[in-house]
Amino acid sequence: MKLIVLLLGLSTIANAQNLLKDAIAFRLGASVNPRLLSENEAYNDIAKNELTGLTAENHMKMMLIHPAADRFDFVKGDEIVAFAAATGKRMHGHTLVWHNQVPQWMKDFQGDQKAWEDLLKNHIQTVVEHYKGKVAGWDVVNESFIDDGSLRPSLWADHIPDYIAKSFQWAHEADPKATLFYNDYGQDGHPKKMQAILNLVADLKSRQIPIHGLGLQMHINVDSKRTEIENVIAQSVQTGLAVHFSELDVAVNPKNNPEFVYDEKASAAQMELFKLLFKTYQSIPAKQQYGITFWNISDKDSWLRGYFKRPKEFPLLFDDNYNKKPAYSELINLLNKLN
Ligand code: 9MR
Repeated sequence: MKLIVLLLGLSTIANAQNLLKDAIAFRLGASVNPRLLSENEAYNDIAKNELTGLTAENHMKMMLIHPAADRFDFVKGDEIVAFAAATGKRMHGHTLVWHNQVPQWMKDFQGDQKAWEDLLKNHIQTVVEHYKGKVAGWDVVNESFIDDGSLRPSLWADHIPDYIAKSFQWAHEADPKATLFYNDYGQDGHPKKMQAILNLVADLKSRQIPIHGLGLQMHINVDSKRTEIENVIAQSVQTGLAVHFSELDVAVNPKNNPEFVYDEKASAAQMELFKLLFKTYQSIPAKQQYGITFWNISDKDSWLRGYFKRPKEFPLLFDDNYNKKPAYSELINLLNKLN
């Protein structure tokens, strides 16, 4: 009897060590595409078994969720939310205000400042209320600063003074329990952009505007500088806000070399960066660990291939056949050593 209990215990430990999500105490997420979730069994299995959090890669963005002034389309977002609920995952919302993927009717909109504010407030509050209690946190504002630290010119910056603060306020009114993030990329290597984000946090806090987290997208590559990455994580942690690695991928072929071969050397360089990120994330205070989210599931599904027409790119933890890559078990080994 004792032996059986012991064996059962050991097998539980062995199973626990098989899955990356079980080697960490924070959420492990990925962005997903509803078509792949319903059509691709391997994709669906990984989403179901390997993850504890989900983000919609595209379907909660303005262009898809608010296709006409008087019409919201929640169908695909709802599908992902239903999958998350059925499989016990936390849902993260992406994104309420962005300069990209804006529907044509918004680009064509004419009106004074009040009319623009009504438009944006209505957008934010309708979406947040629809998902109230189902989406735990929101990327309220996405990518508002450019590399030199200045405010990115956009529809929102052009028409609504102080639009970032107003957006956080409106989102908070619609769901006071949601964790509200400012999300951006490329903080490493762009200290002025990072400083602009820190200034934004200080400014919002001083005005009691509800901001609860910083999303570091972490679209990095094998040439990214370790110290710069460590610095921006440390600076983000110092704000006291929750920190989310919100769109992680590590590109191995950033220069888009058509002859690129994903050999052991490239895979090892990539693995080092994955390890650095997980190790550093593991060391931040638990209450600030919102989680690590990969930007989609397998290499084949990555935006980097389509967006940059870069077929030889392999930025994630699962290969084209949905098998775990060597970095997956390396990460588990590293994390088990740290635990
Ligand atoms: O992965 C998304 C891709 O499918 C879209 O075509 C693209 C449109 O710009 O947006 C991608 O996701 C972006 C995310 O929403 C915000 N940060 C950068 C991501 C990669 O471009």
